[in-house]
Amino acid sequence: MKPDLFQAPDYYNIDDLLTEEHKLIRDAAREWVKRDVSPIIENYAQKAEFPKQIISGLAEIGAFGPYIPEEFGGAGLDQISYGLIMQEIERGDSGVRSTASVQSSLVMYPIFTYGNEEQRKKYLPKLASGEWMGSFGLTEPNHGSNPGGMETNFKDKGDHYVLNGAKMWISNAPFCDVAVVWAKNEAGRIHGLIVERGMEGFSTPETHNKWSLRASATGELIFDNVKVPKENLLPNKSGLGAPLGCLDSARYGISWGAIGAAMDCYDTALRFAKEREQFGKPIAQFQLQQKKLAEMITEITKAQLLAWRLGTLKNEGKATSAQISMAKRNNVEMALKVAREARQILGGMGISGDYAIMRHMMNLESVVTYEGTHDIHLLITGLDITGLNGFK
Ligand code: TGC
Ligand code: FAD
Repeated sequence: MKPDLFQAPDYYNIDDLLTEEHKLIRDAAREWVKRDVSPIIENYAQKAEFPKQIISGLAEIGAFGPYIPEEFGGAGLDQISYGLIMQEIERGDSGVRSTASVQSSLVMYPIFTYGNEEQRKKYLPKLASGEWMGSFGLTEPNHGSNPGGMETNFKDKGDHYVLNGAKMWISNAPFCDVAVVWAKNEAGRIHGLIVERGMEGFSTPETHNKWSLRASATGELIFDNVKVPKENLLPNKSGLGAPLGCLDSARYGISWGAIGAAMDCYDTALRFAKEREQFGKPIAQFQLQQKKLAEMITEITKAQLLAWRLGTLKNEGKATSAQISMAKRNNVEMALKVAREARQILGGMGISGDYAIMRHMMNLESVVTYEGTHDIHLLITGLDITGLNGFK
């Protein structure tokens, strides 16, 4: 892979909207990605392996629980800081951002928000430091967009629960120490349970043959009569709204993360177009290439403004789930389009692992599907503006 020469575009002076603290946090994450992620990530993507050695670095830049209070090991930051960290990590690779998103928003968030004090004290500091890694089990073989239909279930056996079922497409599953698992009780009510590696009957086989998110480990969570202690049930919220509340936080992070992937593709394509000559001129001088580059920076800038505004609403506790859906959907689609156009600007070099573009493009094919597909987020907006449910 070529040296990382990334220079972040900021066409509308978004930096002026950030505090000094935001910029320090963003720059620390940016430097870390340049130093510890960019030089190795292509090789790990080619090998289809998650680079476990970066876990401590992710913890150091505050990527595990950025907005979780410091007393539980989190960084105690605001939502804009969280977004900026996700942007920088995904600038490096969506799979690395996935690992951080799952740890923060899908594991630490539910334990912090729906857990009791003992659960917070037991799990959060170790998750924040990366000593323990987590996964989040919602999707099942027969229930993806419609998680309310889940079949995974647990039964009350007096002093413990017995959990049965299977989850698939689970990020971090192959190496997770703990899993936040969503399952129905005998009454059909959805609850969150914390399942720990080593519990008898719990296994996490890896999913192979992925063309996307190859540097992220994906797997199944299989529960075969797993005895789960009663103290591992998250007591403070039940129903489908509980896992969906976690998704709000992760989807928000993705709306920033996608900007990072798009920025990297744009920056690479712009530099390449100015250096590559055909017909005696830099290809950046041809109007067709300028159209691509001009449209890319326009769309990146619009996405930055959307994410920043959403972050300010989130800081004020006013962001709605539907607003988050709109930003996730728009910004991921934007990043995919930017990646596809950037790939073309590089011509044949666009498919080479010497540049990050094709890896970003393939990664984004997962990002546009997970955390709610592109279609599902459109239907959420449709329902919000019409009051009519287009899902069912
Ligand atoms: P519906 O009847 O609409 O809602 C059920 C209950 O949930 C509440 N609710 C929400 N609460 C918080 N946040 C949200 N975003 C919420 N959306 C809905 C709702 O108010 C209701 O509460 P209550 O108290 O009335 O019961 O549910 P539905 O069954 O009709 O489904 C709606 C739908 C389709 C929008 C939803 O199920 C959905 O979002 N589907 C997409 C599934 C999804 O996103 N899965 C993601 C799995 S995790 C993942 O992909 C991680 S990838 C991580 C990585 O690697 O980065
Ligand atoms: P389906 O729900 O079967 O959808 C198939 C198609 O039908 C889609 O195009 C969809 O938009 C469309 N569709 C579905 N319903 C409707 C409707 N009502 N109207 C119109 N169109 C519809 N899940 C987790 O729980 N935890 C994880 O950590 C996790 N990580 C993932 C990592 C990767 C790499 C991937 C690829 C997925 C991951 N997922 C995870 C699962 C992900 O959230 C699901 O793949 C996603 O929610 C879609 O579910 P599905 O794949 O079953 O597709």
